[in-house]
Amino acid sequence: MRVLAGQFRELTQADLAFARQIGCAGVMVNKPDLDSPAWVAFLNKEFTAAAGPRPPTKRWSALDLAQMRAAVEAHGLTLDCIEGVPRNLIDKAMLGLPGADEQIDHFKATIRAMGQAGIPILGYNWIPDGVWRTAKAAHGRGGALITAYDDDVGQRVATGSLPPRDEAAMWANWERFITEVLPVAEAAGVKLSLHPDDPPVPVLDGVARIFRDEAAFARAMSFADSPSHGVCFCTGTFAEAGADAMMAALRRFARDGRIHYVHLRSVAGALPRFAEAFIDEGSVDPVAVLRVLRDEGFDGSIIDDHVPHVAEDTVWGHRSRAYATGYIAGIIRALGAETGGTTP
Ligand SMILES: [Mn+2]
Repeated sequence: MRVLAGQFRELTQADLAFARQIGCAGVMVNKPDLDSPAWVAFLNKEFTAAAGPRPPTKRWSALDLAQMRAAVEAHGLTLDCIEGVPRNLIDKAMLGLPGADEQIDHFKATIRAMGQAGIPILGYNWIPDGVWRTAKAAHGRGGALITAYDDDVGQRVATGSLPPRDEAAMWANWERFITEVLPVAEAAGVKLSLHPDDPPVPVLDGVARIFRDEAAFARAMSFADSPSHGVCFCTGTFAEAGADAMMAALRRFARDGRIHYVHLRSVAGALPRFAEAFIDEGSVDPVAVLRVLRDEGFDGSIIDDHVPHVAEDTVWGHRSRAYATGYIAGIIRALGAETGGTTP
């Protein structure tokens, strides 16, 4: 098992140095918008400015991805995973809107580019309106800022911004998508890793949330039954529906070898109301989680996930992530598993 730093929307040289300094073996990048000024600067793409505005990125190029990987590896880190494309590059496919086929074609090209660049995992989810919280600045331990969700509120505050979709439609859209892209992933040597819907409620904002429990993941793993398709096992999201159910799903998919990597975070409470929590409190027992993974021979990567915002921290959360990452690495070491990040 290796501990990585993750959830980088953009990368900086300082962040990469920081990840290495706290002992991480590698990093994951999360839904990067490669048109943003930060990415243009990081990838040294200014030289294209003279040629005029670039068309908006609809697929990632192998060259951009290879340069991203080289920049990460220059710090002694690996680039293990990109956790999905920006939502506006995949939303029509999720909802079955006109333009879905074009987005799927771009997604296939992105998978091929990932393979050419040697980045092994592409995460994805099937949540067209993203992660929902009904409070984003609740107070956790010591006044740390945490997010929280109350389904009584969540069911009342529909935005009306998305077309209604029921379970059958969302399953049909997903089956069409995975049927198209999985053979491309297999040929490219890229693993597609599915993250659960957060919060895992049946419907929100008029759109069904289909990937919310063990049964749904079992159906998905059976339908797309390939080593190139697996689970981004998010302990926090699964535990939002109950910690016992989370542990049962963990044991099943770890035993089946379907877990590609893990988001390790905790929550306090469970639906209909929960709040995010520090790694050392709440309903998720990180020692029990890591023991299951060790016993089932899991040899993938672990990252922290949404961390509470502590005093004087940055937006990305350097202080809080250093705490969570060190906590996880300590447990792994105590369990006698490898971390891969401790060698100089
Ligand atoms: Mn997660």
